[in-house]
Amino acid sequence: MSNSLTEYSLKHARPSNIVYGYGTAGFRMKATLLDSVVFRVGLLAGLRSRFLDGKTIGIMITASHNPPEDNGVKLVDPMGEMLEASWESHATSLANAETEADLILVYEGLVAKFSIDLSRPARVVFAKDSRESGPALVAALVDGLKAVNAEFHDCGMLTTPQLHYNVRCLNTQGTERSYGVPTEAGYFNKLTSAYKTILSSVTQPYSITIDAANGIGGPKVAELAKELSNLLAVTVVNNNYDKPELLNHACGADYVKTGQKLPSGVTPEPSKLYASFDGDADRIVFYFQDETTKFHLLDGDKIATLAAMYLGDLIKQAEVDLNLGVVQTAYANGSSTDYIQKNLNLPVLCTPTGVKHLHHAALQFDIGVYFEANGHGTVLFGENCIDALKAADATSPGQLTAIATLLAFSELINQTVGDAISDLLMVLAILSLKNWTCAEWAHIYTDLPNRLAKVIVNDRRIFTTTDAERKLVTPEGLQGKIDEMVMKYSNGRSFVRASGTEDAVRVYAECGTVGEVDDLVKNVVEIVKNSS
Ligand code: 16G
Ligand code: MG
Repeated sequence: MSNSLTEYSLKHARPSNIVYGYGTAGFRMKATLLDSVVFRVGLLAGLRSRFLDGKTIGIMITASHNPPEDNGVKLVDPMGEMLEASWESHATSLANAETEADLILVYEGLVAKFSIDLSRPARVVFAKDSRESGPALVAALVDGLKAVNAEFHDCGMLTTPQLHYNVRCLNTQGTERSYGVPTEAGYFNKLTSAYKTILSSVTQPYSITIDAANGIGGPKVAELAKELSNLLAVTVVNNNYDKPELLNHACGADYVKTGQKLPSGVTPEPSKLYASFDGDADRIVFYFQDETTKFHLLDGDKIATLAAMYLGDLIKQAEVDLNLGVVQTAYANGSSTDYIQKNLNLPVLCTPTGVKHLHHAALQFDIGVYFEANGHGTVLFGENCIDALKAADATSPGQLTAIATLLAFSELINQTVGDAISDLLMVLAILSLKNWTCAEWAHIYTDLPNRLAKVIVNDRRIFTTTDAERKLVTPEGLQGKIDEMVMKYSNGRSFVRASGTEDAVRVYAECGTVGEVDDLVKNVVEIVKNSS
């Protein structure tokens, strides 16, 4: 075993002077630096699968909204969730082992630590997004999987959520909680069937234009939409996924959300709904331009509010005792949190940034709606909730429809991770059922003016936080200065945290007015600059 590991590893030497870290969403950096990392992720996936009795582990090669020259890799656990946090450090240790001998020491250390029986089968599936560097990294990954005798299946080019879906399907096949057929056709079929069930009484197709960020979500959503042509009129723009140099270039969810502006390639018709995916289609934001050409962003907070409002109503109509809650991060607009708590009377939890934190917190509700403002998110239906809905005795047609609709939403909405395609269908289903225009959706509440700024500092690691990132612990005294500044503004709020994906510190601010927020963010940026 070790011999073959050494031989394979020699083909994938680790560059010196680089320190790798399994961050918020796996390893992510310039693709040219990732060959050894991806090879070693293959080793870890083999260990993880053997540790979990041969359950199938997923690997996704993507760098999401990053520029075309970047790439990344992340692991998916058996139920389609992100790799368990305690294993992230093992990924980091393997990636950073200097020599082949060091690598074998770390590898064998993990075998011993977890008492892993290497004679057991290991099973892995993987996919990549549309980046140019994808195929070469897949080759490195395959070497890693061969080096540890793992069985593997290459799913080709998929969106990140499709891969998560496949993993869950493979691990639940033939069980009572089978998630679906582990193929692309199975994925499309699950979503389109649920959509048709939910919209069985709707006759008008909903029209939307999607900016696919020139990524892999474009061809996938176009394919799915063919099945739904009676209910959905989809136009896909920025759909050059076969020109990887255009990926995320002046388009995509991150571009639209960060700049609060239209992507290139979109010439908006007044009051028509648009959406942008990110490069691997696990994130979505919506927007429109009104008759006065004013741009309105419908971000993750607006999606969460719409979903919570609609599902809350359905629960009441279903007359089943289910609790519903919303999970957000500190980036959620204060108006959305207020609205959900005060108008919808629902509990809101706040977690640190990163899908895995929100996902974990949402599991504590029967129905947990979680979204980051940037458009990552989904709605989780707990097993108890599904069982209660299936067992409910409906006494009226209204109740029966509400129960069937809730069950269909649980099929439509990806239960493994936020999914741009599935979230798109969820939103369009709700808007269709409510017969709402995008303006009606936008006006549920009005966002407080907000700004996000980036500060480059010497060492971002000195910025540590508590209270779900809303308060700095260190540098000492800095939070006090920020609090003093915030007090000067109406409805002011600001927080500072180190980015998990970039070498920078982020400053968020919101206030009652645009003038004030520009001022507040500028002042907090100054405070941060002066502290480091
Ligand atoms: C990653 C996270 C995202 C988070 C973002 C924050 C996943 C799949 N993605 O993209 O949830 O919002 O990082 O980036 O977890 P930042 O730490 O640079 O602000
Ligand atoms: Mg993404």
